[in-house]
Amino acid sequence: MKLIEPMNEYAAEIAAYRQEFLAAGDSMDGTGALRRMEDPVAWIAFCQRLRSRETAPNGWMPATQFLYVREEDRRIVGMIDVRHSLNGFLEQYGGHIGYSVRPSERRKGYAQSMLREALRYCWRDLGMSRVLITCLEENEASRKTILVNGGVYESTVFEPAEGARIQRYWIEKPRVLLITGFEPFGGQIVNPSWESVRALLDRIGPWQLVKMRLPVVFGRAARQVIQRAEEIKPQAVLCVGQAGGRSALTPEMVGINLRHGAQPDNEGALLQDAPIDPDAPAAYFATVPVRAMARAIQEAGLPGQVSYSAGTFVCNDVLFSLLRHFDGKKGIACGFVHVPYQTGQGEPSMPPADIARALTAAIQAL
Ligand code: PCA
Repeated sequence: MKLIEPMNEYAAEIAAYRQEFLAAGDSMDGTGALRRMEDPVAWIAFCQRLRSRETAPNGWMPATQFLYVREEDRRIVGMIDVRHSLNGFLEQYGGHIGYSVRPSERRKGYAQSMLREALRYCWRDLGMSRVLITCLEENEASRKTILVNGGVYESTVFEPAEGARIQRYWIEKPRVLLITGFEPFGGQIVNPSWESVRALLDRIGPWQLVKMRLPVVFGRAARQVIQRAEEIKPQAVLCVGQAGGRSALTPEMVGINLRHGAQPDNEGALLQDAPIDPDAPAAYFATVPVRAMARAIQEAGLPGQVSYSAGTFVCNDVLFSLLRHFDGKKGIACGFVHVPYQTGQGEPSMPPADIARALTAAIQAL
């Protein structure tokens, strides 16, 4: 599947697309002036004029028109129209993006993937940071398409010309969160940190999650997460670890410059009161909103509490190393959350689904 801008070789397909809507008596959303223009070649030329403010006709906002084409048979399954900015009508009722899927290609998930691609175009090519998308109150399919793509409901307005109730949704440019969990250690066969991180949705509010599993090894875990963060340049890094014995999820306030294990790490290193970096300060404060995260967990009805010690084992090693590396750099917020045992590991414990729900709440507070 791909989005392409209209070109003359698709003229016959465009005419067929239009015909199918006229026959079905369906509204041809996301096609600009196609309903009124019988000649597809004229419509293609019109779309080209709309591409920039200088050439757009009076009363039209600059916009990019796309055809959503299935490559195997070069069939147009949908159309989507991205307005670069809003005028009074669009600001209220129309929004930045309009789209349609032809009646014979519906219920195949095309609207969702088409919108996802168009949003990428908004973020990457147009440099937009948020878009307004609207749908008729009764259009369940369109609402789902918007929600799956991260839409947040704002309000419902009445459009007098059509006598329609229209829902307004905003979609924010995704921000990348690198989130990690650990492999099992200390004779356990699971680590609830990785189990819960891996169960999280890939998209939470404005955050696009990139997940990673870390080894319980001094130095190596920290190097791996720092290297990945340097590659993908996330806006935040949140590491999650198991703290057997705790009964709440605990966002950590501070990472300290110390390695000490009552037990060896997963490669057998047993470190005793060794500094992580003899030249670095004694400690760094986490740069995520620790207290707001704990509060968000509580407000979700789950146990959350600020912690002032991430211990001295591999979790603290990772937190301290991340904070030292990204100290004040490029707005990358770094933090750590310890989680209790999951059911079956020992007590106190929480069901893994609750741990994931609590992490979701914490992420929403980032
Ligand atoms: N917890 C350990 C290391 C890995 C994990 O999940 C810790 O608290 O340091």
